[in-house]
Amino acid sequence: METKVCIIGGGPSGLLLSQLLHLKGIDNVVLEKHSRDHVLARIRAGVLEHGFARLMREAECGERMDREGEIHEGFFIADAGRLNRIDLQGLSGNSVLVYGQTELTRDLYEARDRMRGVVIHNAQDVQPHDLDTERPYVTYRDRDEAMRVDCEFVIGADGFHGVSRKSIPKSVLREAEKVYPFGWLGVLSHTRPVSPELVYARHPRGFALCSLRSQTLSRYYIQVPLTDSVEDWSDDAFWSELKRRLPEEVAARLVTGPSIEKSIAPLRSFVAEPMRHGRLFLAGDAAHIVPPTGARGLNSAASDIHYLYHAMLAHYERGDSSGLDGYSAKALARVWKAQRFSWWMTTLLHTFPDSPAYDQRLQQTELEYLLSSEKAMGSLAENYVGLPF
Ligand code: RFL
Ligand code: PHB
Repeated sequence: METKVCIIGGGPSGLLLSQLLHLKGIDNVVLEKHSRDHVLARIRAGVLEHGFARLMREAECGERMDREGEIHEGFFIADAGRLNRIDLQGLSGNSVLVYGQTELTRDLYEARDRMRGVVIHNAQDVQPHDLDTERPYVTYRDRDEAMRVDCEFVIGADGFHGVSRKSIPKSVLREAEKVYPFGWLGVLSHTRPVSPELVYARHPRGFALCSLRSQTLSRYYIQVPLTDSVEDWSDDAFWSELKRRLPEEVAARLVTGPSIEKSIAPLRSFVAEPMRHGRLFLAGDAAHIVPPTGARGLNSAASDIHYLYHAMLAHYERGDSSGLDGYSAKALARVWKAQRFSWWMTTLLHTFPDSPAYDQRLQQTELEYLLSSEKAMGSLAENYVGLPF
């Protein structure tokens, strides 16, 4: 098979780029390791910045998102039994959109189907080759058949565990990582959300987050030790631990019900540099991940896709490759700001095991300062709604 751009990974990053390029007549193929059902069963992001929503509209995939997504003009930080509202709209002049990654990915798949885009599922042993030549290619297995895609560019949009980043020589790739000593246990349930706006709760027993997908679908998280597994947490144990970490007035309103999904995600910060090697370009989680606390992960993927899409357009429409040459530096400048913000918010709100008394008092003081200063809250709001790209 021959194409211009071979995209490895059919998650939101890969599908969005595929759709944007196709609309401009740039031929591309997406190779996804798993089935569509598998990809759509993953419960991940819930909060989108408007920059992401703008790209979805540009990709002609924004209709359902605009109809069903909820605009949130603020959220709460709970501490010491009290709720403190962060007025995103008042502080930053902007808001966020609550629309689940699952739905957004579904919309992208449907758009790819409508346009007869080529998305190959269950592509096994995907492997890019000859990335530092003019004619790279990608091989994979379709059941027992060996397949090959010849292309001009390879996009690594295959997430943190993908193959693309690993195909950059170790002598070139620099990796920076921070692993946190806890994870998030997440539960999805068909219940009315406890609060119309998100609640981020700091508590000595550990962090908790009340989020939602709609007014009938709730998403909750609690901080758990890395040694815990999902089997350690019955639904009852989860609900009672969540209640203990929320202010009384919130806990009293909590509607519980059977979980329809339950999973544990370890928290990690990671950046790989550079994001380009020869004709391979990394995008999204393949190049960088953040702990979910600041809701930045998918939103950081959006700016990568925006830069990459415009760089590809300039290359194919005007023969101008400066965007491709500058991609890595430009993307990383914003990525690192999202890293800083996610690390800051994680450090502010979680309980760190064996944290010295000094660090605990500093954390308390940081939060008191934040909630007492319009300027500090303005900085939080500016980052949460998404820095410009
Ligand atoms: P994905 O979604 O991991 O997709 C990569 C795709 O590549 C496939 N793949 C391969 N395909 C072919 N060959 C291979 N060798 C392959 N290896 C892997 C995979 O099957 C997959 O389909 O990466 P992408 O597209 O870059 O998207 C990134 C987002 O998924 C991620 O950043 C967000 O989910 C992070 N995140 C959040 N981000 C936000 O902006 N706002 C949020 O509110 C938010 N909440 C979250 C989150 C992530 C979470 N977890 C579970 C880590 C909440 C949680 C709990
Ligand atoms: C979610 O709804 O899954 C969610 C929301 C906000 C976050 C992280 C996850 O910061």
